[in-house]
Amino acid sequence: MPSSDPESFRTALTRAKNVLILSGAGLSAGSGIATYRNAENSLWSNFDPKKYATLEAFKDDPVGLWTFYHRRRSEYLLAKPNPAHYALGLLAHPPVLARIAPCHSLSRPSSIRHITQNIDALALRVIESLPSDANVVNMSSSQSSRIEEAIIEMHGDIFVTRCISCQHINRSYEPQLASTLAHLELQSQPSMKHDGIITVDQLPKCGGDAWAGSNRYGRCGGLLRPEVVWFGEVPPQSGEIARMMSTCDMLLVVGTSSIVRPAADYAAQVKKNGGIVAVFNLGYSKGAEEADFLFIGPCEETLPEVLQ
Ligand code: BV8
Ligand code: ZN
Repeated sequence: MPSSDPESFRTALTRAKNVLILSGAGLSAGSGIATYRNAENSLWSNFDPKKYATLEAFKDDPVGLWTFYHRRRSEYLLAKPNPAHYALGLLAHPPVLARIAPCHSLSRPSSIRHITQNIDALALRVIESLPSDANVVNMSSSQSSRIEEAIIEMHGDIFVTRCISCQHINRSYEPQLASTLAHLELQSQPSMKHDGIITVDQLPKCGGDAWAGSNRYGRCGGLLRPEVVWFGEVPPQSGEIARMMSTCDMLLVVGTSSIVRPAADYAAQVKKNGGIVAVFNLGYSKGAEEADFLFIGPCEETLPEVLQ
């Protein structure tokens, strides 16, 4: 039976040597972003992922896919990190925590890495939005690049595009990636439906409207795709993550239904290696009953509580 005692959780956390965080859509639910399953407004209960999140779907209907992703991208751009993002953001960057709360029992020198399945970039953006008195704003560039390293977006990032011709990768928080998408007003239910006035050659292009790059690869004019991992595609860092999981002695599993593989297999792998698993979820997600710790409730409340 998993424990829900915050004190024993904190003791286990400070004793652990290789702590990893694995998060899913429940981490961003508190920021108003719909989860993928089991909720009224969840994405995949309204849209078949095989039609909306596969390379075949993109090849069949690039305009429909860009309509679907552009609307989600616009919604995510307006979202703000919630207390769970801050709690994990501070935990994953002990140097930051050590500067903010030197006496904090968790501010150890080693860094903790956060692997998120989310594509909303909120885990990354949390550091940019930390209150300035948190004395992190003037972090050196090497510190902020270390922050980027500490977060692995294993299913990609909706603000990153890849050119399907020259493979150029670019991150942009520009509201519009192509002026032709500007009229796609935000809808409560993102859809692929489009009024047929956009043609493929008006979709985001390599070196197009919002492209800010300057090297020669970024100007071939090829069609861009969202740099997210679709079903049937191999998450690019899955090899590195599997290696990290093999030495992980404590895994925090936050806001995921643990259905999508390979992420769904990580907790059992850590348990099998004798590591500790702590689940933060609204209910008993898959595998939660085998966890060492289970904190039931919205993670935007439970995480700040146990990590205080
Ligand atoms: C792979 C990005 C091989 C795009 C996503 C048959 C055919 C083909 C493939 C397969 C197959 N059978 C199985 C597979 C593999 C497949 C898979 O697992 N399918 C599932 C559906 C069975 N996986 C893949 O295809 C992956 N690739 O396997 O390659 C490989 C891999 C490794 C090594 C070698 C070879 C690629 C999967 C990535 C797909 N991309 N999205 C987009 O977003 O548009 S999937 C999507 O699911 C998101 O990425 C999401 O992150 C992910 C997981 O969902 P969750 O984050 O868990 O969200 P969910 O809504 O499900 O759950 C939310 C949870 O939060 C709930 O438990 C809820 O209770 C809780 N919650 C809610 N609110 C709160 C909360 N908890 C706390 N606080 C709250 N406030
Ligand atoms: Zn290109």
